[in-house]
Amino acid sequence: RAITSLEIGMQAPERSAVADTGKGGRILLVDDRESSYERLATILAAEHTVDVEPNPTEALFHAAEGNYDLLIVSLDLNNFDGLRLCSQARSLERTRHVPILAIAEAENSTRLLRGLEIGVNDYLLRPIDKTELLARARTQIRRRRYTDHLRDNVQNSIEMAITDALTGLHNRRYMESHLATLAEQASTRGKPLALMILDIDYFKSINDNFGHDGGDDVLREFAVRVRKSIRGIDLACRYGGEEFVIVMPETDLHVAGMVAERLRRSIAGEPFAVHKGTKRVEVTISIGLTTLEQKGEAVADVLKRADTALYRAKHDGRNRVVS
Ligand code: GH3
Ligand code: MG
Ligand code: MG
Ligand code: MG
Repeated sequence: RAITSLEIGMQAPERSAVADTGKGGRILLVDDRESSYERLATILAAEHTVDVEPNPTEALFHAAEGNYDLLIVSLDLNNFDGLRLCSQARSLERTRHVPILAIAEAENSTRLLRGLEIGVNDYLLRPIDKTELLARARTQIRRRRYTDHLRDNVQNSIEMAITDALTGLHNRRYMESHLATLAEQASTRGKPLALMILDIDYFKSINDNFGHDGGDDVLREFAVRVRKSIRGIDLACRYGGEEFVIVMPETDLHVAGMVAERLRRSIAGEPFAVHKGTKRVEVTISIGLTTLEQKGEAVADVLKRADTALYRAKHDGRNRVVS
C-alpha cells in the first residue's frame, strides 16, 4: 500500500535511526567484470557484507530473497542489461524499497539518466573512488534503515488506530467504518449478513467483587473465547466497555443463531480465571441477534434492531440469545 506523506509527517524521527552510521549493511553487487567487482567488493567489505552476482536474473532472485540493504548495479555489464534489473527490482514488492546505486562509464550517461528515471537512487562513474563509493553506500543504507523504520511506525499506528488495546479485537471505529462495506457487499451479492451485540451480564458486580483488574481479565478472556468461536471472515469488535459486536458475512439467521448459542454456552459453561488464575468467576452473556433485512438497509437500523433484541434478552432474564 502507498504511504502518504501525511502519515510519514505524523512520525517523529527517532534518534537511533538518525544517528545510524550506515555501516554493517548487506550489499548485493551486480557486476560481471572480474577486475571491476573484485576491487569494488574488497573496498565495500571493509564496512559491509558483500555478495557478488554477475547474472542479473540470478541477482533479482537473490535480491528478493536475501534481505539486502543496498543493490549496487553495473550498467555496463558485458553480457546483460543492468537497467532491466533496476526496473524489475523497482516493480517487485520484495525489492522495491531496496536502494539502488548504479555504476557506469562516463560515456554511458544516457543509460544513467534512464536509470534515474526508473528509480535508481544514486550513481557513481568509473573509475570509482574508494572513499566516494563507501560514502554513497553508507548514505543509501542509512536512508534505507530510516525509511524502514518510518514504514514500521506507520504500520504500527494504523494497527493501533483500528485495534482495541485491552482485548486485541477491532475497535468500534473500525467496525463502524467496515460494517457499511460488508452490508453493501451483502446487498449487491444477494447474500445474507448477520450481526449480534453481546453484553456481559452484571458486569458491574464482577468489577465490584474482583476489582477493575479482575474485570479486565474477564474482558481479555472473553475476547479469546469469541475469537475461537468465529470464522476468519467474521468481524469481532469491542463496541463499548463490556459490549461486543460480531458481524458475520454470508450467514443467515438460523446459522448465526447456532453460533450465538454455542458462544453463549462456551461463556457460561466454563468459569473465567482472574487475578492470574487465583480466582474464578462465573460469567454469562446476553446476545441480541439480527440480519440485514433488505438490500441497502442502513447499518444504523441493523444495529438498532440487534440492540432492541439485546434489551429483550436482558429483560427476559439474561444468559440468552434473542433475535
Ligand atoms: P447488565 O446485565 O444489565 O448488562 O449489567 P451490567 O452490570 O453489565 O451493566 P452496565 O452495562 O451498566 O455496566 C457495565 C460496566 O462495565 C460499567 C463499567 O464500569 C464497566 N466497564 C466499562 N469498561 C470497562 C473496562 O474497560 N474494564 C472494566 N473492568 N470495567 C469496565
Ligand atoms: Mg447494560
Ligand atoms: Mg452488561
Ligand atoms: Mg453494557
